[in-house]
Formats: sequence, structure tokens, C-alpha cells
Amino acid sequence: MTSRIAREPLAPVAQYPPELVTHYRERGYWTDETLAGFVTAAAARYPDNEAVVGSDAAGTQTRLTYSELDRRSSAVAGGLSGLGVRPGDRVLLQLPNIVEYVEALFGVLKLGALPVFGLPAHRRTEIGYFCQFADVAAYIVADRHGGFDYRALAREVNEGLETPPVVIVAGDPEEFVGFDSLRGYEIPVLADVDPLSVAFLQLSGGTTGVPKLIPRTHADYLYSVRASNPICGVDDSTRMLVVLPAAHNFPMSSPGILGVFHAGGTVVLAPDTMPSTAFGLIESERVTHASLVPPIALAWMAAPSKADHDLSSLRVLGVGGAKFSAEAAARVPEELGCTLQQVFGMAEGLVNYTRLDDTQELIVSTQGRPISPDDEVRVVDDEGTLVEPGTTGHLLTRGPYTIRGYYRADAHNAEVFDAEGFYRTGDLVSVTDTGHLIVEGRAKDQINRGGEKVAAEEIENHLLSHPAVHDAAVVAVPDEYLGERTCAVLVVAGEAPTVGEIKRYIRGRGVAAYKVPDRVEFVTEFPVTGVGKTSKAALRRVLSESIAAQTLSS
Ligand code: OOB
Repeated sequence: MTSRIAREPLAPVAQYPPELVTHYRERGYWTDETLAGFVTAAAARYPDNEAVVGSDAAGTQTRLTYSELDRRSSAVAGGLSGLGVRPGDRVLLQLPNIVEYVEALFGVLKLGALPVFGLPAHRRTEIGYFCQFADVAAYIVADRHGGFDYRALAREVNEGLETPPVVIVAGDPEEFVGFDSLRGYEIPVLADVDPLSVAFLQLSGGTTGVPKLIPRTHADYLYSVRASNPICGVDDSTRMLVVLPAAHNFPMSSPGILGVFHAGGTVVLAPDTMPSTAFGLIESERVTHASLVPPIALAWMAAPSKADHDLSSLRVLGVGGAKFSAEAAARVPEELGCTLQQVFGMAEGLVNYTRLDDTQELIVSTQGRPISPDDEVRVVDDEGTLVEPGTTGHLLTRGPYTIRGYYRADAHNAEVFDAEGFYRTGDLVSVTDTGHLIVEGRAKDQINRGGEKVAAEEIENHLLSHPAVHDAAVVAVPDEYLGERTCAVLVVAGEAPTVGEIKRYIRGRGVAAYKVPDRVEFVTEFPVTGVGKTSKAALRRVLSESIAAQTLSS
């Protein structure tokens, strides 16, 4: 079909020390299971169980058994191979929660190619960067979603690339390759994949000017998935509603889609995040599990339509990605009739869960404890000295499913991984005497906007490219619903642009909508620290005081 463009081999990634590889294998954490063989193995165990229920790109409600998913994903692998995609190549997925997402994911993995997980919200700047940085061979999108045309995005991205990927479109492909046309193929054998090799590149929340890519191996990731299942009560009777964008680490693996598929349960894909959509699906599909970020959990609890639906099948509600207030957490069992499970995880690895049989006090007031007995957690002060138990400090971690380095990021890796391989998470935590972590705050320069992460530096760089902006600082301001929103504080030269102009300008830079500053404030100068650097802590303080004053007076 298309002539093959030779792609760069995957760059080398930081390895786990050999003695730990042996240890993790001996403990049975790391096995020979791979994501390439994952669906075929599940189909052998549960051929006729329902694997996935959801809309396809055309909006048709679709149900696939494990055998059907196995067959369809093999066809995708064969079709990709026919397009010239080879094992080891990177394939960027940017799909909403439609059944083609799961078919595409496992198709890419079966071929031994590496998914790169884009989010539906990403735009020209992010997608162009991933394509270039990971030398992406194929880019899979839906035709339209949420009123946005992804074919137009693909055209724009490809124009800026020297070796553009082949674009595959679920739905109406226009001039691109139709996802449906891949379905005529067969892949005769599964790729022979090393379980210790990199399976995919996941996106980091990021703290730097450009997002970092996270290389996860088959063995490390599947360990976290298998070990999550019993902690979350996932088995073959599980019917899990996926409301968050499916490519996020949380709905993918904690325990997520992969956990459910490993156990032979059913994934129910929600086409949007509206509470009424979710409630309708919980009732009609007898959903047992769901994973949400705090704002959506709050919206579920507040939605009047709750009373119109039978939610009695719901057993476990996982909430994570951002801090869930103890006050809201306490209301979950009463208001939604299920057990709350707090989840504090990161795409880099470490995932903590409150246990289903923890006391109500622990479930409400902590963010859980690590999955693995071999997850090492250190809490240190600013000088790197271990703090007394119960005291707040910086969370460092290493373990059997936490990465040792980002993809192609040596300088950054030298900063965020210490000499012993511990990852500096940037989170401030305290640890209870039961080993549960409480997230107390954050030291990293990031805004957690209801679970979506925004790297301050990335947006500051965009702001600084505006001719009237002399200096820029992006900080979090408290928000009742999202927890935090972004505020751009600007020092301008000459006549100040309007707030609307600044927002339009950032949008025009081709970034995801959730990164566009919610507020814009103008100042004449920034407060500085003792060493003359902009003091974001002082800025945040001033802003939250002025917002509180505005709220009081309004
Ligand atoms: C999840 O992953 P990421 O990579 O989008 O973000 C990780 C960061 C953490 O370092 C922390 O700052 C924050 O998100 N976070 C939480 C939290 N869960 C994540 N902060 C407070 N309370 C929580 N419960 O967000 C993620 C990955 C896997 C499972 C769950 C969440």
C-alpha cells in the first residue's frame, strides 16, 4: 500500500540493575507474559465472555467477546504490517473511548510495535512533538469527536514533519487510510517479544517545557496490573465503566481495562463524562466498578439524575489522579451505595490503593498504600534526609514497576532519579503507621487541574513567545470543583493585551484546551525569593487571598 519509511530504532532506556531483575523474576513479579500475547491468552481462557461494550466510530453500539477482540486486533496488526509498520516502530493512538481504541491498542501490541498514548484533547503542538520525538510510523485517530475534526489535525501535523506517519482514521477517512480497511488482514503469528523490553511510551504529567515520555516494559506493567486485581476486587464478574480517557494510566491499568481483560470481565466504554450517561450505563450494563477523578466523582454525587437510576450493581468506585477531599470521600458510600477506593498513582510507576477492607477512617483520610511489598517509599526533607514517620516530606520511590528513566531525556533523568535509582515524584506526603500515604501537597512546578496535569514551564514558554509579554508565571489557584485551576500571571511591556487575547493566543499555539490558562492576571513585578528567583509560593498566596476576597465580596 504505502512505501515503507525506515524508522529509527527505539533509543536505549535506563535499565533495572541485574540483581533486581533476578529478584523481581524470582518473586514472580516479572513473568514471561507480554502485552503482545495478552488478548490471545485471554481469548484462550474466556473465549465467549464479553470483553468490551461501547460505541464504534460510527456511533453504533458494539459488543465484542474475547474471541472477537482477538480476531479483530489480529486483523489490525496484519493491516498495519501491510502498511509498512514493523515491530519496534511507534504508533501514536489518539482515540476517544470507542471500541476501535481497544482493537487498535492490541493490534499495535500484537505486531510488536509500541503504542504512544495521545489524549483526545491534544492538538498540533503536542501531537507534532510526539510524532517527531518518538519518530512515529503510524497515527491512528477517529474522524471527528467532541465537535473536533482529527483529520484536519493530522493534515496540519503532517505538513510540519519531514517523515510524516501514515494516518489511519476510524470512521470516514477522507484521503487517509480507513481503520475498517485494516480489518481484512490476518497476522499469522504473534510478534516474538522480550517481556523485559519496552511495551509502549506513556505520557508524563510533566514539569518541563516539553512533555516527557515514559517507557514501560511488558513485565513491569503487567505485574502492576495482575497485582491490582485482587486489591480492587476485579474478577470475571467485573463490569468496569471507563469514563476517563482510556489512554490515561489510571483507566488503563489501575486496574483498568488491562486488569479487567486479564480477569475475563467486561469493559463498558462511556462515550462522554456526563453523569446521566454513566448512570444509564451502570443500570443497563450492571456495572460493578468505575474509576474517576475527583471532579467527576463530585459531579456524580451532586447529579439529580442519580435518583432516576438503579445503581445497586456498583461495588467499587476508584477515585484518584488528584486529591479527593476527606469530606467528599466520606459521602461516597451513602450517596452512591458503593465502597470508595482511593488511588494515588503515577504513569511513571508507583500506585497506591486504599484496601477494600481498610477501616472507613483510612479509606476517607489516606490515598492508600503501595501495591507491592517491594515498592520502596522514602520520605525526605529538602536536604534529602529521611524525615520522622508521620512527618511531611518529598516522596521518593523505586520498585518493580517504577521506571528508571524517561525516554531520551538524560539531563532531566539526572535530576529526577537519584544515584540509587529512586524517582523523585515531586509529591509531598506523610506516611501513617499503617503504611498508608497521605498526599499533603506538591513540590513540582505543575498544576493538577482535576487530574489533568499542566506543566507550568510549558505554558510559560508559550506565553513568553507573545510579543507583549515580558515575564510569565503559571501557578495553581484553588478551585472548588477542579481542586485547582491555572492562572497565568504576566508582566507586560507597553499596552496590556486583554485576557481574551491571551487565551486565544495560547489556544492558537495548538495546545490542548485544558492547558489554556483559566485566569490571567497582570502585575508590574513578581515577588522574589531570597536568591532573586520568582517566588511562586508568594504568588499563589497573593492570588488565593485576592480570589477569596473577590468571592467574599461577590
Ligand atoms: C495519575 O497519573 P499521572 O501520571 O497523570 O499523575 C501523577 C501525579 C502524582 O505524582 C500526583 O501528583 C498526582 O498525579 N496524583 C494525586 C493522586 N493521584 C495522582 N494527587 C493526590 N491524590 C491522589 N489520589 O494521576 C494516576 C496514575 C495511576 C493511577 C491513578 C492516578
